[in-house]
Amino acid sequence: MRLAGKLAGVLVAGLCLGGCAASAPRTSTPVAPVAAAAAPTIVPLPQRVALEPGTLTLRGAVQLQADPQAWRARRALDALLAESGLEVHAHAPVHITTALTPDAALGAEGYTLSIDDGITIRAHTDVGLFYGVETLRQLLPAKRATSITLPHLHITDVPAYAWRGSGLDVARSYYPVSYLRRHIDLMALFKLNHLHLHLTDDQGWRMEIKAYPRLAEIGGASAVKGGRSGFYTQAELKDLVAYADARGITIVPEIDMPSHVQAAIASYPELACDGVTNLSTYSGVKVGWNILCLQKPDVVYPFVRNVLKEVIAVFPSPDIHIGGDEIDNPLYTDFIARTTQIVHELGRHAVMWEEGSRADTRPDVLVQLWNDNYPIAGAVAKGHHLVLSPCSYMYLDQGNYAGQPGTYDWCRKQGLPLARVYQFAPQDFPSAAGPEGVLWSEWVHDDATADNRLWPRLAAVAEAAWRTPGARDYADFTRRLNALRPFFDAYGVKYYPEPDLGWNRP
Ligand code: TNX
Repeated sequence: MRLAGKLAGVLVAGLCLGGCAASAPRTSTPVAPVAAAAAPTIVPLPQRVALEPGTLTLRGAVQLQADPQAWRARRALDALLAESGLEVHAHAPVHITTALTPDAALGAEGYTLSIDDGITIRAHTDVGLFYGVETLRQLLPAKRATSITLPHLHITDVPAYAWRGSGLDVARSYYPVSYLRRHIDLMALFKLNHLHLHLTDDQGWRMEIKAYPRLAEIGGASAVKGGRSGFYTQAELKDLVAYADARGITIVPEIDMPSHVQAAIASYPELACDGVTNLSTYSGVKVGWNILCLQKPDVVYPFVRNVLKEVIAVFPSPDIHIGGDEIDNPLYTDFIARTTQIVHELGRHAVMWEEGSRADTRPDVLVQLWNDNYPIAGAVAKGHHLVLSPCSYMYLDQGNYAGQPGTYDWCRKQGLPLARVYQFAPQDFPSAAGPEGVLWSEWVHDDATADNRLWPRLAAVAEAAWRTPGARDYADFTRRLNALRPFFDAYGVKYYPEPDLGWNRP
C-alpha cells in the first residue's frame, strides 16, 4: 500500500440521511421526499448522498454496459444480478452502466453512483467501480425480489483512509479456507481492503514453506488448546490472494518473529539457542517466553530470508508483516533492523508491531499500534505511518459486553461494545494509514465464535475507516446497519445479537 498522505482520497461534503453529529459537514442539496422507495441504508455511509425526486423500478431484466477494462466490477455486477434474479437482455428498458473515467479526483477507490432512468457507476479505477457495485448491492434487497424500487439519487464517495483492515489470527486456531472466502466477501460488502493474516505463532505455523517442510508438518499440526490445527498450501494461499484481489482486498501476511515462534522451534530446533530444552509444540496462551536464537545469526537470518522469499512469492502485497511483538532481548532492535532491511531488499515494505519502532529502520516501514498508551509519537516523528489497532477499540477478542464468556478483558474490562468500536477516531493519530480490527484466536476455536466476535463490530471499523473524520453519527449508523441484517442472514453469519441494533429480539 502506498500512502500519499493521511487521507486516501479527495473528501467531499457529506449529506446525512437521518441525523448526523453537529460537526458533520452539510451541503445545501435539498433532500427530496421519495415515493415508494426507502431512504438508502448504506454502510459505510458514503461521503455524499443526494436524493432526487422519482424512483426507478427493476423487474426481470436489465441491459448491461460494462466497461470491458474493469474486470473486477464486471465480475461483481454479474454475480449481483444473478443473485438478485435479474437477467441481462439486449432490449430491457433499464440500463446499468459502469464506466472508467479519466477524473482522477475520485482517487484509487472512489466512485459515483447515479440512479435515474438507469443506473450509472463511474470511477477512475476498476476497484472504484467495484465499490460502486458493492454500494448497489446494499441498495438491492438481500434476497431475490420480483420487483425492486430504488430512489433516484446521486452518490459521490471516496474513503477517508487507505488502510481499512481486518486482522485474523489463524495461527492460534486454524480457519478453513471456506471461512476466509466468506470473510473476504463480507469485508468487500463493507469496503474493507486489507486482510491481515497472522500466519504463525507459538501454537501453530499455518503456511507451507517448501524450504522448511517441517514448519507445516509439525507446526501446522498444533493449535491452542481446544483450537483447530492445519496449514494452508501455497496453492491454496495463491487462490485466496486471487479471490481477495478480485474484491479489492490485499492479503497482508504476518510471520511473527523473533518471539512467538515455538511452532517454528519445535519444527527446527536449531533455531533455538543451545541449551534450550523445551522444543515441543505448545498449546497454552502465555507469550514472550521463546525466541529465535539471535546469537546465532548464521542460522537465524538465512531462515528469515528464505521464509520471507517464499512469503513474497505467494503474497503480492506491498506490505509484509514481520511481527516483532512482546519480547525483551538485547538483540531485539538489531533483529528488527535487519529483518525490515531483508523485506526492503526483497522489494516490499515491512509492517511491524509498535515495539519495533524502537529499532533503527527505514521510515517507510509501517508501525501497527496495539496498546492505547504506547508512546507512538517517536515513531510518527521518524516518519512512520500507522496501522491503528489500539486494543480498547480494535481488539475484537475482547468481549462484545463486559464478562462475555470466551473473551479476553485485559485491555478493557467493560468489553468493546459496538458503540465503543464506532467511536474510534483515527484522525487523532498523525500519519494514520487507517484502522484495523484484530481478532486474536486464543479463545476463538470455531466459525460461529469468530462470527460472534467479528460481526457486527467490523462494520463499525469499516465506517470509522471510510467516513470523513468527524462526520459520523452512531444513531444513524445503527439505523443503517440494522437494515442490512438480511445480508448477514443471507451469508449465514452467526453475528452477536447486538442490543443497540435490536438484534436481541427474534
Ligand atoms: C497481544 S497484540 C498479542 C497477541 C495476543 C493478544 C490477545 C500483539 C501484538 N500481541 O499475541 O493474542 O494480545 O489479546
